Amino acid sequence: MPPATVHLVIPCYQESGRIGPFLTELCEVTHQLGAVTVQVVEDGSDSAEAARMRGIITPLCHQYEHLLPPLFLPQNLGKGGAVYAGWDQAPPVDWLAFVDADGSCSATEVAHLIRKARQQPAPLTAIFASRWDQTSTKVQRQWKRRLMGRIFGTLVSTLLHIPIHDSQCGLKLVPRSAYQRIAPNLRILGFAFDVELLAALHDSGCEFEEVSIAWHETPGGHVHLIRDSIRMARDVLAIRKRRAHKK
Ligand SMILES: Nc1nc2c(ncn2[C@@H]2O[C@H](COP(=O)(O)OP(=O)(O)O)[C@@H](O)[C@H]2O)c(=O)[nH]1
Ligand SMILES: [Mg+2]
Repeated sequence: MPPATVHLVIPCYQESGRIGPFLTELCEVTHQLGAVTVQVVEDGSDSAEAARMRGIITPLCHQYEHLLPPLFLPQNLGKGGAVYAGWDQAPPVDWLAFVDADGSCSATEVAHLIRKARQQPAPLTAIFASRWDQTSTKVQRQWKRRLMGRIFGTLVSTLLHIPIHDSQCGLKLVPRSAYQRIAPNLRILGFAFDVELLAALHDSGCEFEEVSIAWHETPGGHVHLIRDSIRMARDVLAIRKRRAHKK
C-alpha cells in the first residue's frame, strides 16, 4: 500500500533569520520519507521580509519538488490563521500538519511523528506533539516558559475537560477528513488556535494522542510571555463559553 500522504505547513512571521537551516533539513528528511508536501505560509510580514523569504525558499524549491511555492498572506492573521490558510489550500492528502519555523522541534522528530501517523489503523487519531515529560532531558526550555506551559495546560484541561498536558507544542498532525468537518466552526487565529482545534476535534469524535518529543528551545521567539498568555487565557474562556452554548 502506498504511504499516507501528508501536507506540512510552516507558519512564518518574521522568520527569515531562523528558518534557513531548519527548512533545508526538513526538505531533506521529508524527501527521504516520500509522499510529503511542504509549504511555508508567510503571515503578512513586510515586503522586505517577504523578499528575504523568497531568497531563501526559491533555490530550495528548485532543489526539492515537494517544497511547494510559499503562500504569502496579504495581512498578518496570527499563527492559527497562517496554519489554516495553508491547510485550506492543501492538495487532497490524508494528513494535514504544521511545525514551527524555528527548529525547536527537529526535522527528525517531524519524521518520527509522520511515521507514527502512517502506522495508524482507521479510524485515524490526531497526533499532538508534547513537551509534558518534564523530567525528560530531551526537553530544553527556559524555566519561565516551562512554568507558563504547565499553568496553561492545567487551565485548558480543567476548563475544557479534555485530558491534555501540552496543547501548545509546535508540531501537530490532523487527519484531513476530521479537519474538514470542523473547519467551518474554527474562529481563533492567534496562538490559542490549537486549543480550539483540540476542542473541536474532541467534540466531533476524533480522538487525539499526545506524543512526547525532544524540544530544544530556539532563541528569538516572538511570543510575549505575559501579554500573549493573557490573550490566550481569554481565548480559552471564549472557547469554553461557545462550547457551553452548543451543548
Ligand atoms: N509571533 C507570531 N508568530 C507567528 C505568527 N504567525 C505565524 N507565526 C509562527 O508561529 C510559530 C511559533 O512562534 P515562535 O516565535 O517560535 O514562538 P515561541 O518560540 O513560543 O516564542 C513560528 O513558526 C512563527 O513564525 C504571528 O502572527 N505572530
Ligand atoms: Mg519557538
